[in-house]
Amino acid sequence: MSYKFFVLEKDNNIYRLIINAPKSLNSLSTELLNDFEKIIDEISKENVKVLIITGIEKSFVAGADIAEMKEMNYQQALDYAKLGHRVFSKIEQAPFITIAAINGYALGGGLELALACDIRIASKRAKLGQPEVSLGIIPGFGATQRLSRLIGVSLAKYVIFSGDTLKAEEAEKMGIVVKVTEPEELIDEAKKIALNIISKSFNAVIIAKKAIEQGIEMPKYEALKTEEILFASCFTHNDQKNGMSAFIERKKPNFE
Ligand code: DAK
Repeated sequence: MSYKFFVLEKDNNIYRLIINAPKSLNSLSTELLNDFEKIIDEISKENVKVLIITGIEKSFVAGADIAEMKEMNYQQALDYAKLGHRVFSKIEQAPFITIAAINGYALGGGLELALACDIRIASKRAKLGQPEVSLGIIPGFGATQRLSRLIGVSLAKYVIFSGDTLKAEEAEKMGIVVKVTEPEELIDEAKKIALNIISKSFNAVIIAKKAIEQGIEMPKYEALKTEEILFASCFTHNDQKNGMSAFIERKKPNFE
């Protein structure tokens, strides 16, 4: 299937989704977000294990679409925020691992998209930030919640209140991205991370994702109870027997 704003490349169970709306530096119009949701819905039914999300040229995503937002009233802004939240929550809860390979500008909604992914890496050319307060608004696609959970309230307040643009290395120091690469090595690095993940028990990786995502929303001792149940559930899957037998027999595990 072909999409107006996206190119989807499939390499066995590692997919790469390239956001391709160059006229507005990949800004997140309603039309683009609707397409994004359809793609996530479709590929969630396929045998994808890792989805790498990246942009084009100098932009990952330059934010929500300012031209579209400019004339919005309260109700339209609410609907727009709900659409963004729905799409990004689907990405966050996807039954596969998502890697944001941030090639350039990741501003406003662009950084919020990356925050909804499981792992973020960035090119040395990337520029990240939440500039919404310069436009008279606050982040509306999740940053007030996801950024503060990721890097702590103090740093998140600094990033959001200042509206400053961060270099990739600064974002790495704050813990927003886990790795910074040369621009031409970004996708290879993302694939390397993806290959490493899929060499492990995918059942275990997805259960770990579930434990982290569900647990972060709960009080600690409730979350630890959830971990107990999810941990025990690993013992109902062949990967646990395979992984542990392989360790004892000093062989390579043969995961399902
Ligand atoms: N929206 C719409 N168009 C954009 C855009 C954006 N976010 N970013 C860039 N463009 C368009 C430019 O208008 C220009 O279009 P033309 O003039 O060629 O028609 C084209 O892309 C190229 O941009 P520039 O000429 O500006 O390119 P430069 O290399 O000079 O600068 C830049 C690149 C990324 C530094 C600059 O374009 C820029 O500052 N862009 C805006 C970045 C930004 O402020 N992003 C945050 C957007 S606010 C909410 C929901 C969501 C949100 C908030 C609330 N609710 C519903 C409550 C989220 C908000 C945001 O994300």
